[in-house]
Amino acid sequence: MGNINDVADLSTEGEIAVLTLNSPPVNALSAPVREGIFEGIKKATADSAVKAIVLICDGRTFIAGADITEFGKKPTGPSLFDAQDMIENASVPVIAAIHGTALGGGLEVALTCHYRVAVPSAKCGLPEVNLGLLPGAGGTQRLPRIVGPEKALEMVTTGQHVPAKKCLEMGLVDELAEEGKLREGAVAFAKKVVAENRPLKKVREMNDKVEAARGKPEIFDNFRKSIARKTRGFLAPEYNIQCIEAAVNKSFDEGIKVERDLFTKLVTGEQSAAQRHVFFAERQVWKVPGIDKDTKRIPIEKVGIIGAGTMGGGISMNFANAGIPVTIVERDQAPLDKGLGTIRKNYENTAKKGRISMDDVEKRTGLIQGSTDMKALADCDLIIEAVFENMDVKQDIFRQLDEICKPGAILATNTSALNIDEIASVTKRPEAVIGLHFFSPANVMRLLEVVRADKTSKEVIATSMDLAKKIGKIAALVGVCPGFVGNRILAQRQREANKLIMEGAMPWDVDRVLFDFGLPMGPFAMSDLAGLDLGWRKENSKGETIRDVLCEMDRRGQKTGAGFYDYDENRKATPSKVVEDIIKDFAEKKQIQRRDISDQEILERCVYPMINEGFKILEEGKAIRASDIDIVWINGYGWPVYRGGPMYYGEKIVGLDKVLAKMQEFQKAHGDDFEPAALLEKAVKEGKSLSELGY
Ligand code: 3H9
Repeated sequence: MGNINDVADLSTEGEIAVLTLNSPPVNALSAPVREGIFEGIKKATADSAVKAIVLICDGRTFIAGADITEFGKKPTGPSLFDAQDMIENASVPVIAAIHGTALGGGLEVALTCHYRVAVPSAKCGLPEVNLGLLPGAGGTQRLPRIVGPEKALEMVTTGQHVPAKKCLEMGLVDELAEEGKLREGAVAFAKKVVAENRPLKKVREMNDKVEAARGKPEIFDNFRKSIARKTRGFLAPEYNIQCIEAAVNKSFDEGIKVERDLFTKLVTGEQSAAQRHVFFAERQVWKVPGIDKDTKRIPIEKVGIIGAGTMGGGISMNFANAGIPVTIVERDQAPLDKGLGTIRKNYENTAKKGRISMDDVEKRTGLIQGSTDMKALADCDLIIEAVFENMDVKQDIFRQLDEICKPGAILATNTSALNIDEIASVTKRPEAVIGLHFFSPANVMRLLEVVRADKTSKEVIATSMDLAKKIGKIAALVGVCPGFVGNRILAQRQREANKLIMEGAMPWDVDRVLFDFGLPMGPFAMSDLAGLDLGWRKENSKGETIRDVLCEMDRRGQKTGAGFYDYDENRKATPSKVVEDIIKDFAEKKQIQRRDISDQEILERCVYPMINEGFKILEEGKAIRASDIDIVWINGYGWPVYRGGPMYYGEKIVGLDKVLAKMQEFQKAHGDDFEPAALLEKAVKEGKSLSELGY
């Protein structure tokens, strides 16, 4: 039957037509793919010899969704609905043959097919929520008709990719085909459908499951409550729920109208634009200019960690989880035993929550060995130093590593503050030295800052990035500077937060504004959680800062029942009168005239200097691109995804001209902490976006 267009091909196997789509990388529903489906099904059904049609994809996956790059552009060719109608109303059964992932619009296409066959490794899902969207091609109306509203609610609000076997149990897939033999399996299934004269099953007409839930609003009330905390601030989860509610309470066609209306609101809104930016940023971040698939990688089969404290232990768990053996070295047996014990306890707790089995606990702890002898690191391919932040101590360790470690091994430091060039300089192999800055708790937090020092080799960088992916992290390559990218930006916010409470705000005002902005918690609640005495020493305290005073009073944070806030036995925080008085007293001593500070000012004073610092980081070449900074802040500090990251927020939501104008205004009023970055001034002056400027 031949080519339909560049991405669709129609062939036959006896009475069965096979429509094959091939649009790399993921067969997204671009205009040619939609046309291929529309014209392909039309042509197949026009042939009276065709008794059924198999819709299948070449390449790594079935259709992975709408083409996200087309959003916001003028659509051309047949719409997705035209293509779906062509399938659903076909005069012969259409069978979707699924491998890889049938996601979003891809699953929605499959749901208009009359039957679905998948290989066991395939997965199905409606992940639109992660792009700030909802399934806008009938998914919210068809899915609950097959799997029931409860399961549908879960799928559309989490975006989970459901394995084929589970899909089979839920009725989402009708039959599993043998792995690697999808085409044969689907054609055989199609023949069976024809031979048995099975009906043209239209999901839109299957009403039993939705009708059964009608008049039970508690299903939705309870569900809303169960996800409220996780989805705070996001629009899409709620809109998804409303669509499933419509599926239950309205006719199919009315439900589709609700879906269309809410989809349009989301797709044209600020949140989805930001979340789509993050989707692409998460993929860009892995791309390092000058490094490609031909860059040599160093095989990492064994990892050494120096330090069995919180950081060292957490880092070790990452590798054990990925099946890579780890040797932890501590100076003395007691802290080593303590560290190993904590790791076991952590795993056991995870097992208690049902997330891993006891078998996994044994397997993973079995991969972690302890030693008090640095020589145990001799055969490691990568060694990560995770001791406390002291240059002399670290340099001493690196001198030893240089002696002990085999040639070609990567020598990494987990420092969050020290100059890695200085650490590298004590070795005879500075090209092997790199920073791997994990965030605490290291076994949980997704972010890894990979810090390239002056002499770090491409191979070491490429290997580190690959390894990060292997252990489930999202890695951003950054350069050496105080605080690297994440903490350098954090320092801006911290400084302003501290100034604001002197000038008139209270810690709980600052925290509330940042919490409402979408951050998990404000700086003062954060300090209380981490412990105010982190890095504080009584003998050095001069009572010069609020923190000094609070620590001296033993108000050291949640652990002592009081810090910036007072805590009850359930660790519930309330603003503290004591702290309020201390702050006022302090301001008076420093002759600071306190004033009313608006929420708006708090937000701008905290956030704009962060954006400005991002510009400085870019102009100094300490991050490759602006979106990498967004990735760092989203994954390391809980910046709300629906605000796209600080750089996106500054550029696309606030506007760079406004950020600059405020920085200039603040500079006049409060001094050079607010000095605008040259690159920010340039962008505004030239009216150019960061991407136009090459960032
Ligand atoms: C939707 O369907 C809306 C409808 O309900 C309503 C319509 C009316 N479009 O992730 P990878 C690119 S919304 C365009 O590295 P993997 C990606 O940018 C959509 N491009 O591969 C990357 O490009 P590059 C709902 C896309 O194997 C390349 O493909 N669907 C799209 O690790 C490889 O991607 C989703 O949300 C797309 N839809 O993972 C699914 N998807 O190489 C989104 C990917 O230039 N996609 N690209 O950097 C995914 O989750 C993963 O890509 C997938 C493959 C699991 C499929």
